[in-house]
Amino acid sequence: MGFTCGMVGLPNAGKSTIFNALSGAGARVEAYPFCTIEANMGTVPVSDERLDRLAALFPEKRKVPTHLEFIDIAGLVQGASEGEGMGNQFLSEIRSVDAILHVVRCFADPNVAHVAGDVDPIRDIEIVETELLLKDLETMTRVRERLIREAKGPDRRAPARLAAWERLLDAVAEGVPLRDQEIPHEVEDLVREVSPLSAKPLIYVANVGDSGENAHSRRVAEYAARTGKEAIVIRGRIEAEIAEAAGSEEERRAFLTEWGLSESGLARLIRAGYRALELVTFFTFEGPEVRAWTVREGTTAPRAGGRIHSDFAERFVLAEVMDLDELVAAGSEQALREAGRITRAGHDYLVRDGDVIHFICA
Ligand SMILES: Nc1nc2c(ncn2[C@@H]2O[C@H](COP(=O)(O)OP(=O)(O)OP(=O)(O)O)[C@@H](O)[C@H]2O)c(=O)[nH]1
Ligand SMILES: [Mg+2]
Repeated sequence: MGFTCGMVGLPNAGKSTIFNALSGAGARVEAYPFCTIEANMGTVPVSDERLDRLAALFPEKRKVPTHLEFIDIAGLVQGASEGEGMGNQFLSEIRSVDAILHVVRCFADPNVAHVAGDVDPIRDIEIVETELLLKDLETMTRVRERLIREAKGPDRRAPARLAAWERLLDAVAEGVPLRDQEIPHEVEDLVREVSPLSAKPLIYVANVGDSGENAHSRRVAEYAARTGKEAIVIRGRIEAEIAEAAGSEEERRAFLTEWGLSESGLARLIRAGYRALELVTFFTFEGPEVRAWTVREGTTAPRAGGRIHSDFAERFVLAEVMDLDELVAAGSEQALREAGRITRAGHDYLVRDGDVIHFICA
C-alpha cells in the first residue's frame, strides 16, 4: 500500500512539468492545453538524510528509501464535473488518491496559453475547487437516494444517517468542502467509503516560473493560510530541467546551488505531502537492507510490521524500538543495547516518526 498524491489544476498550469521533475518519468509536456490525456503515474523515492545516517552504520547493506506515488491528471476546466474538457474521466482518476496537489499557474509566459486568458491564481483555484465540489455534490446526491431508501427500511439507525448526510450535502452545496466540516460519527464510515474529493487533504503548489516567488504566489500563500492549508512555491520548469540534466544527486545539488536554491522545491513538496497526510517514517535494518517505511500517524507496532510482511502483524510478539539519533551516536545496536537504550514495545505501541524498529515475531 503506497500513498498517492493526485495533481489537479487548470490546463497549462504545469502539472506534467512538475510531475516530470518529481519522477523523471518523462511525461509529455506541451504548450497547448490537454496535452495529458491519460494519467501518468510515478513512484518517487523519498530522500531522507536520516536514512543516509542510519545506512552509514551498515555499509554492507543496501539502502532502500520509502516512496510516494504521484498521478499527473489531465487539466480540469470549468464544467469538468459535467464532462467538459476531459471531464469526468479524470475526476474519477483522482477518486482513489490520498491527497490532492493543486498546481496553480503563477507564471506569465506569452508562449504558454492560459485557458482563462490571464494569470489570476485565485480565480483559477476557485474554478478548480468548484468543479471538485460539484463532483462531490453529484456523488453525494446519489448516495442520498440510497439512504432515503434505507430510511424506509427496518434499520433504526438509518434515519439518523440520512439526516447527517443531508447536513453534509447541504454544506457542500453552499461551497464548504468536507475537509472543513465536522463529520458526524453516524456517517464517518460512509465518508471513508465514498471518498469524496473535497474530504481529501489538499496542498497548493504555486508554479512560479523561472524567477521565484512573486505577487501571484504570495496571493496563493495568503489564500492557503486563510483556509488552513499549505502552499509550496516551485519553479516548475527549472526543477524539471535540473531533474533531467543531473545524472547524480551531487550534480543535482550543484545545479540547485547555481540557481540560488538551497533545497529543491520538490523536497519541500514531499515533506508537505507527509504533513498533509499525517505520515510518519520508521526505519528497519533487517536482512540485507536498511530501509525507510511510511505509515499513517497512530499506526500500532504490529500494523507497522504488517507493512514489511503481512505475517508480521499476526505473529507480532514485540518491537525493539531505537531512537535513530541515539543509535547513530552509539555507533551500533550492541552499544545501544549495553547502554540500556532499547525500548521493548508491545501491541499498543504507536510508531513515532524516526523510530528504528526491530520486529520480533513468533
Ligand atoms: N515559463 C514557464 N513555463 C512553464 C513552467 N512550467 C511549465 N511551463 C510550460 O507550460 C506549458 C504547460 O506545461 P504542462 O506541464 O504541460 O502543463 P499541464 O498542467 O500538465 O497541462 P495539461 O496537461 O494540458 O493540463 C509547457 O509549455 C511548459 O513548458 C514555468 O515554470 N515557466
Ligand atoms: Mg499535463
